[in-house]
Amino acid sequence: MSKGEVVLLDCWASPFCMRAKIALEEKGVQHERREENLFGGKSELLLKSNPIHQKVPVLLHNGKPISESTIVVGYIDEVWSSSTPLLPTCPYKRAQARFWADFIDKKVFEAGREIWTSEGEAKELAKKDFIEIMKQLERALGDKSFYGGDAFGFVDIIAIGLTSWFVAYEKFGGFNVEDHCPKFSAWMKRCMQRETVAKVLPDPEKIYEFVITLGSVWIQLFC
Ligand code: GS8
Repeated sequence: MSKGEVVLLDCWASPFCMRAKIALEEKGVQHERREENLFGGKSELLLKSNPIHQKVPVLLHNGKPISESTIVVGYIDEVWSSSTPLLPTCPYKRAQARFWADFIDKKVFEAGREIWTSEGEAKELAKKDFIEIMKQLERALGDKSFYGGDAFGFVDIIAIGLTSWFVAYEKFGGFNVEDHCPKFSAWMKRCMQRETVAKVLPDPEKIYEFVITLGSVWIQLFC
């Protein structure tokens, strides 16, 4: 449904941007996607729209910027409210959904990065930490099809983009998420069967190649 102009400042490989794109697809919102060059060539529009963090995604709705992917997904849910809600309507379930979104935000991407940026004993520890986080997420899913129950929703959107980086973590770490978390892996496959997710998520092999490139930038910046 049209509610004016929607522009997304994006980066194809960003799991945070994937959240915004899936939410827009879920709500059937027409939008323009503008790819940002995060390595030294950020647009003036990005710097002006998100001066505090200078990060993507930024959603520009009729020129007004909204930053931070979890906030963006919540905003899309509220503005395009006539489509199926992404967040549960029950206040307690909403609070639970926000708890898990916050847990995912604080844990998964950083734990994954530790795997591909470390070596030796530190890498082994990073793998152990990452698998433990995945197990916690698997326990939160339980026997449900999706995090909110039978329907794909908010927490699924927050989590699924991050999984496009898992092949990279697995290759760098020499392990397999499915061996440790079969139910979580089944959830990943269930989400991928959804058109909105399949359309947005990039090929994990391309992410792996991107992480290899990132690795050299990382080493230049931080070593
Ligand atoms: C994280 C966004 C982010 O890290 C959110 O939107 O949820 N908490 C934020 N964006 C990265 C790209 S993905 O790794 C980014 O824009 N980085 C640019 C920079 O750090 O300069």
